Amino acid sequence: MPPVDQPISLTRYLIEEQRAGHVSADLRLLIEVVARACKTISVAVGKGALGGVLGDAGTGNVQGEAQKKLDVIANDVLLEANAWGGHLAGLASEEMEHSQPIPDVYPRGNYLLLFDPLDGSSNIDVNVSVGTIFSVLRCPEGVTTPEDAHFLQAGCDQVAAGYCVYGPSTTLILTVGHGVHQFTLDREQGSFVLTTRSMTVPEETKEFAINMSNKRHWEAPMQQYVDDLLIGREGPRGKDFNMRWIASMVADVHRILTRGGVFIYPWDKKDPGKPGKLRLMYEANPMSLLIEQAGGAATNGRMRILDITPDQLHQRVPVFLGSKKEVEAATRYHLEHDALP
Ligand code: P6P
Repeated sequence: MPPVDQPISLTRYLIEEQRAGHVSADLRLLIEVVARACKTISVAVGKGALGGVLGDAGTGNVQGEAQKKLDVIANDVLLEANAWGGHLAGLASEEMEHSQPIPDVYPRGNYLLLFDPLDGSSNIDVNVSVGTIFSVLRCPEGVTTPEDAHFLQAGCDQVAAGYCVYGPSTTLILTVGHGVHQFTLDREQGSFVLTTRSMTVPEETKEFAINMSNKRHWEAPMQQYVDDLLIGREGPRGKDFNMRWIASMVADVHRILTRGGVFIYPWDKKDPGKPGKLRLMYEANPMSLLIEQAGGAATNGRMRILDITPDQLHQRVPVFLGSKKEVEAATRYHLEHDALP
């Protein structure tokens, strides 16, 4: 181990993980490529109005959402950065209807990369933190030209997951299955430096994150659970709660990884055809792996998110994640409701 005062770069951390047998050389290089792309995105986001990158792109994505200029820029940066490295077989993005195999002109590797290039982009124009979320899966044995179906693997099969928050500082949060670690971008050196090893989520919390304006659309156990939070110490929960909602998943999850809490985006009847707002493959799964690796829990209100077998690339899922005891409490409300005669 280096002397305490010697900073450990992301590169050095990944080399140590490779020596420990936790990552392959290809996975190490893939994560370095994603980190470099996040640095480029951070520069673009940081320019704000001076970079001419605010506002709508005038296009829509497969989700039916208006794309921000930075959504498109971030997506293009990740596509370009990952095309030529030789570590990936294919990639999938919130911004693209279908996955893409790596172009034939480049060598293909053994991994699949999925990402939300700029989560929370509705916050860009009001200068609130946004971020990139990514998930890495193995390309199935013998598959040289991956298609959408090859990406449909359960979240417990992820070999790496992380996000980069573009906030007051730019921080990369990463797991390769051996804890969760935080790397802060040293803008002068242009490198990510290990600033927090082994992040952990406190088991208990007094803070919940949810968009309360949807309350009338939730199912009964969800309404009861939040009512009991709001009653506070006089009610069945026996303690008072505080609320936060940034409406940028990466920022809300980062707060929870840093000090605990529970993040909830439940099913609501606004659009019964959608079982939630957040996407399983490149939002819920990577965030759930990070939270579980940090000692927290993540369910869809009834089962562990990482155990869900996906059937669509862009499928949505209700999300309850964060402090283990609080996620268990919220899930219990749903399971006890389902058990009623
Ligand atoms: P609402 C951002 O659009 C996002 O996908 C997540 O980052 C965030 O947690 C959620 O949607 C916010 O949704 O309905 O509160 O705007």
